[in-house]
Amino acid sequence: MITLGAVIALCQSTTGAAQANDVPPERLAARQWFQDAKFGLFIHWGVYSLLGQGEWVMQNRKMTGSEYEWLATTFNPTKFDARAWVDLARAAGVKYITITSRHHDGFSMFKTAATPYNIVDWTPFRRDPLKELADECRRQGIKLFFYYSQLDWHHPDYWPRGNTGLETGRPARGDWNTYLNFMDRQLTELLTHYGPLGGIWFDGMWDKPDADWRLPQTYALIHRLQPAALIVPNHHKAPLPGEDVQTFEQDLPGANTAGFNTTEIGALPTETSLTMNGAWGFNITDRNYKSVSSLVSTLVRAAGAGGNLLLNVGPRPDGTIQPEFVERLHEIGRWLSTYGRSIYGTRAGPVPPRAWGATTRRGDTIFVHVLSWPDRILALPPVGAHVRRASLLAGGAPLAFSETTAGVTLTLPARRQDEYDQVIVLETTSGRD
Ligand code: JFZ
Repeated sequence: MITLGAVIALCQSTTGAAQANDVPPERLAARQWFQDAKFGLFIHWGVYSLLGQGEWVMQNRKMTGSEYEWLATTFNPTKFDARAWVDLARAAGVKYITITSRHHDGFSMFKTAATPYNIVDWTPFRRDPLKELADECRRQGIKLFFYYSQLDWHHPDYWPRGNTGLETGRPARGDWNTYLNFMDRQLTELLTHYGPLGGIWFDGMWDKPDADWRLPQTYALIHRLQPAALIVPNHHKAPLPGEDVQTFEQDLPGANTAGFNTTEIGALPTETSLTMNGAWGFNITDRNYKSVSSLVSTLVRAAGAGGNLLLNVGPRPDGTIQPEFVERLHEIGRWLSTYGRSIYGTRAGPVPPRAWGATTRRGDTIFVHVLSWPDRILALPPVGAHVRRASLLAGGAPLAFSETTAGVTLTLPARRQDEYDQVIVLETTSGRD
């Protein structure tokens, strides 16, 4: 018996028919939710935050496992307040949070029975911040995803080694299957102790590209435990079976300026992950913060390519988030409170991303995002439908336009200095009428 909802989900899905057949309706619905959400907050937080040199400090400073274990005994983020974080997320206008449950350092930021090397059993803090965050997210209607590193610089059974974690003093032996079982055990905990999750954001496979990661087994485990949980892999390759989202690290969908990504875009929803300065984990010397204008522009350009933006903060070791991040998130949230309807719930618009901006659409409404254009006249190629009305999103004032077989020409109002994005609403009549 196929429900109407399932039929609609199948029809609306951006995936190809072959994939839609394999993917159950609750996951197709979750993909739709994900595409509607458009904006998430990435949080990199762990023992590494103590040193203020980013989340790769163990590798970069050539720290041994025992040195890092000692460091971990001092982690005590007494000012951590899940409510403050989720309040900030809501003020920023994000719909989901993706937080590091375990990064490459191998330290679990949650209570786990699989190893004592976790925040509850190893540190004076003794609290499980992911549990507190999960409860608060549920209370405030924010979805929670767990980042989970497949690469581990601490676990003895991460063997044979990959390209990193070679100077941690671990003995040159180990059992790969024991390590994979350890990961599956932790993932089982994450998917059973924290309520319904948005999904799991995997990272680190690139450390051992030729290893057997036993992905089909792990992905099946996740989908059995939570059929609506999305699998978001950061392996920088075209999507593999069982995966739900294609990520682009520090790049827009299909771009590869950072040198990490494939330029091949599959049929799945996409997500751009982006740092607010140059670092993921707290970095005390990186003051190279992106402007709000640049961040809004990336959000708009990602949406114009049909994708989401996952914008990162690296909280401080005491559990607070530094003012430079807070201010920017608040300002983006203020922008979204006016312009959100041209972002949330949209899909890529009819005009592919351009140097001047991007287009998004919801149903018969097209949003033209003019990020940077010096002239009062803007010419678009044909938008695939007849334009009935053009107006400014902010304030609703009508705009003059003309339509020919060559496209649509808009007359823009003079631009305000402080405008990040001039958004024009085109109401169109679809081909059907
Ligand atoms: C990864 C992590 O290493 C990084 O710490 C952060 O969590 C980011 C979101 O994801 O970034 C990468 C991914 C791939 C490579 C390097 C860093 N790589 O292929 O060398």
